[in-house]
Amino acid sequence: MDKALVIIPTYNEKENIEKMIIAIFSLPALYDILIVDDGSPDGTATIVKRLKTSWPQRLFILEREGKQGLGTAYILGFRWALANNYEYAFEMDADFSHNPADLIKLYNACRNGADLAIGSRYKSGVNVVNWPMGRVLMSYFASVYVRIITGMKIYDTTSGFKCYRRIVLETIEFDKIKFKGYAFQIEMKFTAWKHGFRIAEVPIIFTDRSEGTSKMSGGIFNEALWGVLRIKLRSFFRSYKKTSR
Ligand SMILES: Nc1nc2c(ncn2[C@@H]2O[C@H](COP(=O)(O)OP(=O)(O)OP(=O)(O)O)[C@@H](O)[C@H]2O)c(=O)[nH]1
Ligand SMILES: [Mg+2]
Repeated sequence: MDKALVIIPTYNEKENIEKMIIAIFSLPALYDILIVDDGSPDGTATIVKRLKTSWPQRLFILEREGKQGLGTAYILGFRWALANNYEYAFEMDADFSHNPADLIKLYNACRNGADLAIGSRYKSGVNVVNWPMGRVLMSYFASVYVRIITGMKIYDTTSGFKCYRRIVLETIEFDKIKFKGYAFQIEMKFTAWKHGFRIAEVPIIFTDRSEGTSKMSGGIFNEALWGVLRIKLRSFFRSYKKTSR
């Protein structure tokens, strides 16, 4: 049986993390969990380490000092997944915006031929619950904007709920991934797409967090707005250099 790992970056998720770990371990499929905690002042890591005594072979934690952003937390997790022989690695939030039951849909999409499966809010209409209308519109049009600029045929370009096959993570050069917030999610999809990997979008329902506090900031949003132009230009110049050699 191929091993699968759910990677969850956390920063101050004490209200959610225990429930989330138990929900994933209650699924009728065997997924291991790796938490990447950035020294959460609320003690999230202590909760994880206590739970680890119940699942010593299936629950893992990497701790960093101070909040260093989602992108680098995931890259650390991806490297760990590769070093520990996982065939599948998921990205998932701790705050129940992503329904743990949907992990199975993403997993099946990868087992049925996709190299990267994306949990998509916008594949069939707009499936977002409890977000204020302004945020829904911003996120939806951000996705349209990214689709137009990059040319990727993906509806939910900023989604952070995904399943990667190992080959995708082995191929992407992590040192070249520059962004940390929403733009990190776009950059990872864009890089996988440029390499010609098969991408499947699986419709999911996204629910706003009901516990804990948001880490979304204007800075992260601006990074995505300008970052996507930089991602596209960089890729353009890289292929230009190749063809003019
Ligand atoms: N390790 C680590 N995790 C982070 C960091 N920033 C956010 N996270 C985690 O990444 C996931 C997504 O962050 P959220 O705060 O839910 O961001 P969001 O979904 O854009 O915004 P809200 O749902 O409104 O809070 C959550 O599990 C966070 O705890 C960080 O700097 N380091
Ligand atoms: Mg969230």
